Amino acid sequence: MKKDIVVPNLGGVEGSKVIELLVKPKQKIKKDMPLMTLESDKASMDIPSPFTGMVGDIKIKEGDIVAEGDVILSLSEVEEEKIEVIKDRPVEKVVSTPRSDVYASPFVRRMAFELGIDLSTVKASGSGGRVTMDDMKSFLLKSQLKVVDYSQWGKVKFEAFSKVQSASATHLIESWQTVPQVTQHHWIDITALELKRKSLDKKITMVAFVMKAMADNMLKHSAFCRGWVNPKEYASRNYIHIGIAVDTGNGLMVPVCRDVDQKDVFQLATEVKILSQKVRDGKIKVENLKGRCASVSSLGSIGGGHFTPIVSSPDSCVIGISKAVYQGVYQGDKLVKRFMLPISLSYDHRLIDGADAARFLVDLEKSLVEMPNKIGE
Ligand code: CAO
Repeated sequence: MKKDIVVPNLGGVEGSKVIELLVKPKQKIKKDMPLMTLESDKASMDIPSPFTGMVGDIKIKEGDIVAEGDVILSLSEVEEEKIEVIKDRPVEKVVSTPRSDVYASPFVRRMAFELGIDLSTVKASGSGGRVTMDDMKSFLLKSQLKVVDYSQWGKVKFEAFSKVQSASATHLIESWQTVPQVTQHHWIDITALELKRKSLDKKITMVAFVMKAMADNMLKHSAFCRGWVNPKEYASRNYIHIGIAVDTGNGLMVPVCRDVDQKDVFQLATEVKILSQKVRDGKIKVENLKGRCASVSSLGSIGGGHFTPIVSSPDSCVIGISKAVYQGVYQGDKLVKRFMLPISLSYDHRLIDGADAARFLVDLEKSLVEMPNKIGE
């Protein structure tokens, strides 16, 4: 069974240029695999195959201008049950994305995103500096060659990451490669805050206090509400949603607490408890994992000193909280015993300058030191 595959309705676009052919003759393809990338004035788009089969003659070449109804290629060994009238295929199968700095088809972009590859690091050989599928393949081949052969030093077993771990690895690679970040560390005297905390009827953990102080100071230091857009502009966010890094036992997840500036520490402590329980039970809704401006990551219940949390898009910053310890601190000439909290602030240096970050940390310290007098006000 043979079938001609034609250009579908392009949603009002009349002539589009073929910028990349993504299949070759005799290649076996599956339904919905992209056949080629077209480019119009506004966007580039992938045209997916409506059938599963084997590619026969390809009737077009890169650089051609095509329109609805033009034959792209003939497909042989078309699977019976998949046959449809392709003339009337709906347009929604066309996948399009807006252009950005690196020139590549939506398919190549999606592939790079899913594999956590920064497209600007892939050597481009396409016309006008476009990253093609072949460029991606040779990039992947080269990176595979760099994979360590662990078995040369002893027995190894390969094990799969959990879904959560895989997803966060991809996101962390992307954030690490794209966000230029700096971390500043500080010690904050929480002696009075710890006394107050212990005197309260309701259990409140340090995370809630830090979230409150963070939100108040994000309001004061507006650079911390910025979201990266491009080198010419940023988004000024008029809301303060803070993500909470939660160790689920199956990977790290970051549920989002909304409008933190409008809640008191009691409400925040309750939300931290509910959200962390939900992610651990796998009951969190997708919308509760989105929209954060900044995050907190607390290792305080475990131990260890300062660490450098990674700023993960779309955050402007992340605060790492470590275990508070008693230390000898000079107050004037007197050495006194104080309960000291190690805090680490990592921030996106494109949005926030080092001096702003230092001012933010000094004000955060002031907020936490003054907080015992404000609780219950
Ligand atoms: N210093 C000293 N003790 C601390 C502390 C700190 N900074 N923070 C918490 N503790 C103590 C509390 O006092 C509490 O003890 P009590 O019951 O005696 O009061 C206990 O630890 C509570 O710990 P918790 O983990 O149940 O609660 P939490 O609010 O501190 O943290 C949550 C909640 C969800 C942030 C935490 O459970 C979690 O998952 N942390 C892991 C985050 C992570 O993995 N980050 C990745 C780091 S790399 O980016």
